[in-house]
Amino acid sequence: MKFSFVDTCNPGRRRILRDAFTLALAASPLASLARAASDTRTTDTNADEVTFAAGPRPLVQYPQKRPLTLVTTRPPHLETPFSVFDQGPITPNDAFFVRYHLANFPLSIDPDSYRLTIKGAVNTPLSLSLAELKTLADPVEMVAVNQCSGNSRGFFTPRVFGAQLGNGSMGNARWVGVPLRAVLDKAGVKAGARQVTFRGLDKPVLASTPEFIKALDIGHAMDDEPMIAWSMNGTDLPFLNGYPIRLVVPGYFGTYWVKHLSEINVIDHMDDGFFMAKGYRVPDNDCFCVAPGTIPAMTQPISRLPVRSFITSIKHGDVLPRDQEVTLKGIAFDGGAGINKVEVSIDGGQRWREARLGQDLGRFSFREWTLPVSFTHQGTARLMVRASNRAGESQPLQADWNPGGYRRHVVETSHVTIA
Ligand SMILES: Nc1nc2c(c(=O)[nH]1)N[C@H]1C(S)=C(S)[C@@H](COP(=O)(O)O)O[C@H]1N2
Ligand SMILES: [Mo]
Repeated sequence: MKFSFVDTCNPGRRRILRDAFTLALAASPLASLARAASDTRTTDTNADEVTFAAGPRPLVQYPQKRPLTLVTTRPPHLETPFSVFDQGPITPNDAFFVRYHLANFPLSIDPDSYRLTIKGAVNTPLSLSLAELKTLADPVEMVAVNQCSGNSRGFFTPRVFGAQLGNGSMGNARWVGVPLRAVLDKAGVKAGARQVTFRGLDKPVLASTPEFIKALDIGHAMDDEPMIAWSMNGTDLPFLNGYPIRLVVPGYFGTYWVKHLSEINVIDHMDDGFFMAKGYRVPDNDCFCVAPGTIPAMTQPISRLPVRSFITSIKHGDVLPRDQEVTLKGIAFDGGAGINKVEVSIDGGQRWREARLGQDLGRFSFREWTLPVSFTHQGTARLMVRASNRAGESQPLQADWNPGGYRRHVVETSHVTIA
């Protein structure tokens, strides 16, 4: 059985190409013509979507996906429309965001001939078929949040380089796979190993572009948390989310969750490739931050997710009734200590009330929360949400800053009108 992104999904592919074409035309005098011709293309006019300086972002349809918010076309970078996060703590596969770095990503994968290579500082290099991988150890199951380091980057002030992302480059799914440790144990890690590197099937278009390789310290790689997953929410991984296997690193930013995982290399030194040594680094201090506009003296690879929380049931600009109960609802998550408290303010941060936490799906999962409130005054109101975790960490009221626009975790504020 082959899975081909092109063959099975021709209409979607055509639509991608058409959208790419439309985008290329957007700045030209032909733009209005292109827009008129593009009948089925939907423009994201939901007020819950952020509009950055470049204007509203279109929704585009890719294979196996519902319409998602376009960030870039080649390679595809698509965000989950924010309203999805109000529909339950698990992000459906067809709504899950997509991010690639390299334009030469696979379009067709044959699971029968797929091999995962384990090499480097091991006693027995391996080349595992998917069937061998799946029977290597008892499968483990975990609900965990995959969040891009640059999620919400578009809100950084001063503005930073990189894709101007809204809040939709995150998702929560139930993953099934084998612990990474099982594979490393089978190969037998040699003494002196320091890191393990991971590579997928996607490749750079130009020889000068660095390959997408990520590394974990050997202790982390062997600690039973990272897993090699083949199932997402009870079914195969969607192609664009890493079919047939991806690394899942619970509590760590998405950059480590290598898709179409094809090669694991145990090394006796620290990986010095671009995506560890240059990209995805944060200031090397307690807040991982620097004064806005300045450059950190020392950096370190980005790692765990900070505490975050969102109100999902309302959006900026909503009009809410006065003297009537409204149940606010949202999500909170962190890097694995587990959320233990969510507080909400409806008066711009003067008074806070504790929300009721929803079902606990595990310490790496989104945790839903609800709080019934009622507004007594007409006019504008600022709604804020702040979560804390079992390690005593919470969220700052002032956004901190770093040059990469990574790990935004400020208390978010929604402006609404009470009528
Ligand atoms: N092979 C491969 N894996 C990758 C990437 C990539 O470019 N290539 N990007 C990483 C980054 S930065 C993120 S945020 C996540 C996104 O996962 P998703 O596309 O399944 O949402 O994939 C990670 N794994
Ligand atoms: Mo990312």
